[in-house]
Amino acid sequence: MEVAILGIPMDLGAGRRGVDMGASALRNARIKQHLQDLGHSVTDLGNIAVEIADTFNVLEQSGMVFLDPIYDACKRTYDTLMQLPEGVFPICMGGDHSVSMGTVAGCARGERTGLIWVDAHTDFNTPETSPTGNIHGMPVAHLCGIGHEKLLSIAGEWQIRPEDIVMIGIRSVDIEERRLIKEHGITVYTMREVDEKGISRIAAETMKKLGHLNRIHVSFDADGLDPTLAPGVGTPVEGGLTYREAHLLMELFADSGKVTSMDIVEVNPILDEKNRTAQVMVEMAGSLLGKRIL
Ligand code: 5AB
Ligand code: MN
Ligand code: MN
Ligand code: MN
Repeated sequence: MEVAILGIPMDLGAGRRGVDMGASALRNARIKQHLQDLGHSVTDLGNIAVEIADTFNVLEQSGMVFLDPIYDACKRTYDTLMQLPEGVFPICMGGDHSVSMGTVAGCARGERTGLIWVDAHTDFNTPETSPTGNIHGMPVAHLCGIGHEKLLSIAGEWQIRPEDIVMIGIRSVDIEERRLIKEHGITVYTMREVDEKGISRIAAETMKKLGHLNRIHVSFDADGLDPTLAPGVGTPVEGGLTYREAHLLMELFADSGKVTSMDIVEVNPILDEKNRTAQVMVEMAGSLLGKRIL
């Protein structure tokens, strides 16, 4: 397969600094070589230009922190991905999760697309409901067309349908966010469902729901994993996916042959232990792209 990796070194959407170095950490963990060893042809497209937090005085706009520079970076990300030739598998390396407003839309290329959101959080706040104003807690709402008009304009008219979203690994949802998730009928597998059903059944149900679509994007927030496995994240929550669960999930998605693009986001090397979190996320990408033991 033709794979293109793209860095979006953005920490403007998160409450803690350092996640802008996530893309560097993934390159340091040899993401390109790892995927090449699996037989893929990999091109590194370099990084999207992103403003630096310290250069701004006015931080807050309309209940959001760093609205304008986040819009700019997402728009550039969207435009870059839209220019990729058809059939290339993009891997978008954050950066905080606000980058996904550009990556998911850019990978969708104007078509109806399924979205698998692997995360501890549902990221469905709007500027009105957000307890923090941090935009990395708002990308899914905006992808569904709910939120601030500036961020909604990144992808023009394109939106994701709420019924085309599946979230897995969830264990932290804000009160108002919970109402929105229910109101929009988002399919959510919390850690309780992971424990009760097992990950293989969840993967099968996900593909049953989304498998009819031509495009499926996997957006993988490193904090979906258990913090003992992935300590390099800004918003860790106890009780996450184990190494084995997460690998099996990626392997089963790979078997489906339906996934067309991926994000690896929220890796924060400042908070990490010797780049472990980046390393495990590189392995997750390998499993999603067909790595097999035998
Ligand atoms: B992440 C919180 N819900 O909105 C908020 O890491 C946390 O991309 C969001 O999943 C975490 O600020 C965003 C409290
Ligand atoms: Mn997230
Ligand atoms: Mn998260
Ligand atoms: Mn996170």
